[in-house]
Amino acid sequence: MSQDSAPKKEKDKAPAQKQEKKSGFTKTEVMIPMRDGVKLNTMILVPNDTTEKLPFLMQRTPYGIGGADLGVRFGPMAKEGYIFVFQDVRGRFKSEGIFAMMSAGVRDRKDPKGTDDTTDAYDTIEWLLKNVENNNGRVGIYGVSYPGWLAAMALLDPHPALKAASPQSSPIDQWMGDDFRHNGAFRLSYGFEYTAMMETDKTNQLYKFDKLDTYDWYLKLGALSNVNERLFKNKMPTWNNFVKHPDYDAFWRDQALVPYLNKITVPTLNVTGWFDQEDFRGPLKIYEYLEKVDKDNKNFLVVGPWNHGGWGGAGSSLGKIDFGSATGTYFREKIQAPFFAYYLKDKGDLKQPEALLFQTGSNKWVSHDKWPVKNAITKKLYFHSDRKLSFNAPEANETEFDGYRSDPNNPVPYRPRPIRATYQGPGWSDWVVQDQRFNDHRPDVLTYQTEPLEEDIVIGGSITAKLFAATSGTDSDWMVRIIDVYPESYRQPDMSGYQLMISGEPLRGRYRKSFEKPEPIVPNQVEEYSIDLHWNHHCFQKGHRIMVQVSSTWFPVIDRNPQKYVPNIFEAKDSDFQAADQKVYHSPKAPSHMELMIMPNEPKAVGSR
Ligand code: PG9
Repeated sequence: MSQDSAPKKEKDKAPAQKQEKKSGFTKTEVMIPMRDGVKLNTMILVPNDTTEKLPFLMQRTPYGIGGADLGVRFGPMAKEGYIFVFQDVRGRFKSEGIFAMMSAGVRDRKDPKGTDDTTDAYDTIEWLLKNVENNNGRVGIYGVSYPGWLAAMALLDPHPALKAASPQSSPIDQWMGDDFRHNGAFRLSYGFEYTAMMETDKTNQLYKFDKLDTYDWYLKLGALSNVNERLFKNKMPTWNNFVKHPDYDAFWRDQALVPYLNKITVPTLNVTGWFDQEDFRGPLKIYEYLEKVDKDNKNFLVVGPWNHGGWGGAGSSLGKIDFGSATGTYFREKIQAPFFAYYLKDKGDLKQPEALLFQTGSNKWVSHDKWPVKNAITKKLYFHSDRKLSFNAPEANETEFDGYRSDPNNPVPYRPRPIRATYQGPGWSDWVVQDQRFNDHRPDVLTYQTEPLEEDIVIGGSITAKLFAATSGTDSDWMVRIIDVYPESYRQPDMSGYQLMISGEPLRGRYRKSFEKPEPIVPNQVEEYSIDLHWNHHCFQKGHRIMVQVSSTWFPVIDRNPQKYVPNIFEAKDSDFQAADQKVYHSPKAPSHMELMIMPNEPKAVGSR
């Protein structure tokens, strides 16, 4: 730490520091004061044998900085020469202050004393520049998921020394489509278990289930109103906010980054994986919003074949899906390290494409100068009788609809049972790519599929489901999954007939017209439901089939809809839940279909590096 930047006020004084020299770095632990006097626990790692002035690379986290240094000491960026900084956010682990989930929103910009994770990042950078010797005056920030969101928050009013950022799998809007809600449907297992983990005390506490199979446990728990009555006893602020704000109101809108992503001054590398089981929508939307104001080409997108944070490992496969190369290693060495070296150390000649995307199915990295691709054509893939899918519209002589009975007491599992707790056992990290055959025989799952494809079909943008459907109830969920079905005689025999989900999303029917103002459904009336399944870049290869599945439950990743309209599902009682008869239409008047943005021809391949 430099001695010459003597702090003037008592609260600005550099607090006591603990130092340790180990594996090439000197580690210092320090409490850094924020503008309101709250001190945040920070670890600083300075390379031992450097003569050049170095930039900072910073990560902020709610998960505890203990052990964070091990990750960087041996990573490719350690060799490059950075001063690494790790910080516990307010109220977590050794940091002072009160933890509020995602800082309970962006601070009130009119309040000069307001703080949030934008000001905390700013104050930390200010302190580092003044107090750590031999820095070159530049800072980079990166992180995955919550730390990714903290990196995105640092961009809202960036410190002038912040010269590069990489928000990776950052949520953007927890109601619309990240960890806690998707189109209004509540992500029960994640929302419950994450709240318990973060708000039981200042450290990470995994919820202690008395059953291995949480499908059973959540079913026994029953209505969401039982959570506070029996378990949380109103002590968990995040759960109480779920209950208090069932609809898309100011609480959620103020937390979403959308209104603030209206300028870009810091080069930003947005990163996520196609099979992200937690925050897939967030990073795509952050890229999309920043792109609207990106006049100087500072905003980039990288999407690999990864689950949540999967680029931290080799990334050669996920579950049973093989990607043909070490995509994670490639990202860390050839994308992430050069990005920061260029902006923080003037090193190299950055050739980062606008969008560098791994095309799943064909297993290759492809670069695009515009995303979604300029010349993608939107095609409609229609549902038909006999559970068929085709690009031709339904005709009058076909049966009008398919039906099923959705019973909230026997919900469709989202992955094969036993479903172990989210962070406590195998299953969560790769459930998205698990073979969907475990469900397609269920009478409450409708399965439609094409004939084997005569040529490759490559998605080059968004996938949207347009369902025409009716329910005998007054509220209903509609879940749509799009699946790549491998040929029956596949070159890798144990993958024959495999059903790989490319994307899947729910829509809570009460929000079909407005996310702010839910409305009951008129029983047995056909309505149109539009469900965004987000961008994709998958190649359905010749000989494969495209499959679409529809159901009304997906448990316990999504809570059960009572199927009877109640003002607030978080306050529903067990007696409110009822079975309902569902109909999915495929008639000329009510032609359910998928809208696919399809590439007319093959993009420029960068090779499977
Ligand atoms: N998906 C996690 C998260 C991010 C932000 C808020 C809540 C949860 C995470 O992995 O950090």
